Amino acid sequence: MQSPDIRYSHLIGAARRAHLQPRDPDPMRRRFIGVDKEVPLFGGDARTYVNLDNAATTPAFLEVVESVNKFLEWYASVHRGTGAKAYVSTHCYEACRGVVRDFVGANADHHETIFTAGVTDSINRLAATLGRDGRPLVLVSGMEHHSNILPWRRHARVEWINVGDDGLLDLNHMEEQLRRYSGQVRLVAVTGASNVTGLVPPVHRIARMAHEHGADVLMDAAQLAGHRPINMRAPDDPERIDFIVMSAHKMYAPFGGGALIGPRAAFEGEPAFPGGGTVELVTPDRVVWAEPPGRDEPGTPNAIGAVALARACRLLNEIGMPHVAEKSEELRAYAVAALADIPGIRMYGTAAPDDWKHVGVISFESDRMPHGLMAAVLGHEWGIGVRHGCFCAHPYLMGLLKVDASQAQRYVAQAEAHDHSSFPGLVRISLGLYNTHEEVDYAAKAVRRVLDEGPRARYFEDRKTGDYIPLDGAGQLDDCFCP
Ligand code: ALA
Repeated sequence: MQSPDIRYSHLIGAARRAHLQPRDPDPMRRRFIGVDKEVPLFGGDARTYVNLDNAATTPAFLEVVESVNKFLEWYASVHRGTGAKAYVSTHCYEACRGVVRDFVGANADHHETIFTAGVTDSINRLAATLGRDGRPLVLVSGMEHHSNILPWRRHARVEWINVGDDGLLDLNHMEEQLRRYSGQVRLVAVTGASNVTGLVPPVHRIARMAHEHGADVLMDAAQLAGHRPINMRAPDDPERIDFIVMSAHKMYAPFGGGALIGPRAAFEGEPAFPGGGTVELVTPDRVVWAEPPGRDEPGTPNAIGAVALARACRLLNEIGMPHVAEKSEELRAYAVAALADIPGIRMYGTAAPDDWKHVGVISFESDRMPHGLMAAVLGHEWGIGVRHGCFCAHPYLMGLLKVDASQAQRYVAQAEAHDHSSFPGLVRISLGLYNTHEEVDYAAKAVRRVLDEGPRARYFEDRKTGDYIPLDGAGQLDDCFCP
């Protein structure tokens, strides 16, 4: 079998030769880096890349990169130096905290904003923090991606909130679970927006229900923060959100940053991850912990990540989050309508009650072609980037696809043998602020043609990954972007 590394080598060689050809006058589009990059297609042509994989990661705002570059001239040790640059870096890092806090409507007197490496890191830290004195009971929504499941399994007792056939969280079941465990539930963990269906649950209603039973609420804003306004609300509001986590790389600021925001009191005990910067004093047998948030930021802070995240928050606010949300909804509706026109396409989670919303994420399948092959053909033959598979949300996906227990058991055995061939899954397109109607039209045309005419290249399925790889695309590895 070919090494997976050489499967894109035909792309890499041609991409190096291709040059950037700015073509879109859209002022919004010009604010992002690399969105007009030419990529080679199977067969020798090239075209402007269409990135419809924003739920995985977004391109950078140009202004974020400019801010990072400016800051790099002053970059030095944060909280650990006495030189001018160390002061500037420390001041800037702390100022970023306030920007991020304001972006989600947190309260300076009540909340801590802890910089992290993103949502996965944030939830692991929160789970370890809440779980340090025993295993609390956590209700986890059935719509979550793995980052909002696995940390809870490690540090808490998990009970699920069911999902209906329509992909919506079953709020009646949530109420039942809250009653069944009333007074015992420490936290309800729920997504702000699904990375599979784009569904946005009514989080403030959920928060009210949770608070009536003495539970806090964590909203995972990985997919939400780049699409819709967030407001944690006042600490005494019955519909407040208690904890929020977010990832900068899904907010046009891919520099390794993220945040965990929650009530200061929750972080006042022993830190879950001790290390440099988390202490006031260490003796051979004693330790005096630092005040939050420092006690929860072990090691040298990622000041670059904080600057990038804060700048992205400011830029999104300048554009106006209501406008961002409107655009996200409009483009999503446009894409749903375009895909709905294609015979044999089945989309998931597209309908929702009035108090639910959507962000620009659409997952679909067709009986006429495996999801992995569809994604490969769109990439190699049409220059469109999508994601396929289970999107790191296996329980939700398998529920949507009605994978029964015995089938699931067979997939477990297959996974244990590192064989992902013929795994269930969907194709996902996910939209960003810079995507256009033309790109959606082009993607819909591509999907239709791929289904009608089949692939032009020959592909094989890599059993290890479940990805389809063009048989004729192999080349030499020496032509690589790596520095
Ligand atoms: N959660 C990310 C995605 O949906 C990685 O692609």
